[in-house]
Amino acid sequence: MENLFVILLLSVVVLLSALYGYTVEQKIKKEIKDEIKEEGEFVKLVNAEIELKKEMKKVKDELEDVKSQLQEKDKAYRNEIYQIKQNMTVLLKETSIRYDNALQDLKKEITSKEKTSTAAGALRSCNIGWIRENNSCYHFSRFATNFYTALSFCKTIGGKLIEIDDQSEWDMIQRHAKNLSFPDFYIGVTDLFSEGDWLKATTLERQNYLIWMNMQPDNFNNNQHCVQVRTSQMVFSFNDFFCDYDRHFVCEK
Ligand SMILES: [Ca+2]
Ligand SMILES: [Ca+2]
Repeated sequence: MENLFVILLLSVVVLLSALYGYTVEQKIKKEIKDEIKEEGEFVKLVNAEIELKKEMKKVKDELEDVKSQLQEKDKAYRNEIYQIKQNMTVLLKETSIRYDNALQDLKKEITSKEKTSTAAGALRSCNIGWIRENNSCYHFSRFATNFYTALSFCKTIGGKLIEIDDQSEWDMIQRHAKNLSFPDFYIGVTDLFSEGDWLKATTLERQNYLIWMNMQPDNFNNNQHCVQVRTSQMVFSFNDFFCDYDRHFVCEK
């Protein structure tokens, strides 16, 4: 009886030991599993960080690209502006010389009585350098220049760049231009403000009297906003033209 009890007790001990052993084994297995899982997560995180770094480098490289492109553009613009400035300086210098020469030439025509006054002053009087017609005076320029300087010159001598208003004025201008064998010349009409809207350059009123050449106005190169009268053909007519070429011009007052 006593033996049986010992055997039973031992069996219980063995059974408990086995159960304990199994539990411990399961626990270790689970811990290992968890560890592997954790490691997997860690690897994923590391990979994600590597990817992120790669992306950041890509973005940084792209930004560097954009930056260098902008720098290139900036440099190009600066060069362009510098070039324009240079051209403007040369243009202004040339224009100023022509301007002075023209005034000097006119000065020579001034009578002895008016010799003391300036050429511009004499021109303002509408006696010298002007052709008088029907209560108006017309000055046919002695030099060629761009449209803007022509506007300014006419203003300097007390008039404005001619705005041909009707058939009789147009006939008269043609007559004098033919007598003078006058070359192509600017008149005070422009669509600089709005493409195709032809305005008088001084008053900015609408110019209704327009004697266009065949196929004109064509706004050639999208850059023809000033009107010149073509005299090279038998029939005089208007052509929309570039504003920055050197052409003769006619002032009126
Ligand atoms: Ca135009
Ligand atoms: Ca044209």
